[in-house]
Amino acid sequence: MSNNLNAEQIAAAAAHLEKAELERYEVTKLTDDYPEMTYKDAFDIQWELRRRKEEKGHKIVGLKMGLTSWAKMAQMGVEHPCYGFLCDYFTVPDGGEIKTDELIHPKIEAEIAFVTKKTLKGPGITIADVLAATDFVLPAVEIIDSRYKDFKFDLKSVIADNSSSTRFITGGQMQRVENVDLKNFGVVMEINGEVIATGAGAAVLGHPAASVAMLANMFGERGEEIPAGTFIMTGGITAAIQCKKGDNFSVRYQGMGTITGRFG
Ligand code: 0L1
Ligand code: MG
Repeated sequence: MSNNLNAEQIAAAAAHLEKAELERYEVTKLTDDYPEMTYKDAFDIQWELRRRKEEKGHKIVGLKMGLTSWAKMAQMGVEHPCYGFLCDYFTVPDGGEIKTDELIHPKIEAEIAFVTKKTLKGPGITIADVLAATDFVLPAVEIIDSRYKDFKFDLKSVIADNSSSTRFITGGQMQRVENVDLKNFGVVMEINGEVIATGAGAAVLGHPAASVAMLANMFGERGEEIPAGTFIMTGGITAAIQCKKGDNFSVRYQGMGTITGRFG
């Protein structure tokens, strides 16, 4: 993988996307500004965003995979999953309020998260490696919020934008990985008391552990590893559902409890 953008352009692109995030406005997709941008440039912009957060004193509290279902890739017009980082200020307590005014056009996704107990270093990481390296799994709801106008982007642009990461909730009951049928467990999402979306674990690349394996292998391409103790959200089991101020949601995870929240 090689770069077409220089260090100043990468820094400027990261600053541009972070400003849009913090000041809550939409921008056009980054490849409109930098048509020559490569995948390496896109990941470099995301890692520069991460560096900026840490420089400001924020802690990176986890990682996420995105676009991990074939239906979602087709819906968004992209051809491969992507990853992002999770910052300390992205966390919302279970049952808590998401401050809609801090966001642009949020959507929610039901996910399952893994917490690792061993280092995962690609290439060559498999589902079996991931299961052996997992401490426990637990329910999560991700709130995504693309900085791009009308959620319209291509894969390079969304990678640069930290894969639309913005907020997340964990809750319900953690479970040992051997106690969950990760392909078949069901999820029911209700908004304002109405069932809006349902799904099963296999929506995530056929098996949610495959998503963690792909993350480790993508990190491996950059010479990075996933340390033991990392919290990883594996991608949407349900479709991403647009929410607005005043919406209440509840997501039930078979055998793992419920996560609730509201947009205030
Ligand atoms: O977490 C996700 O699956 C979202 C990744 C980025 C794509 C989007 O904003 O829909
Ligand atoms: Mg997601």
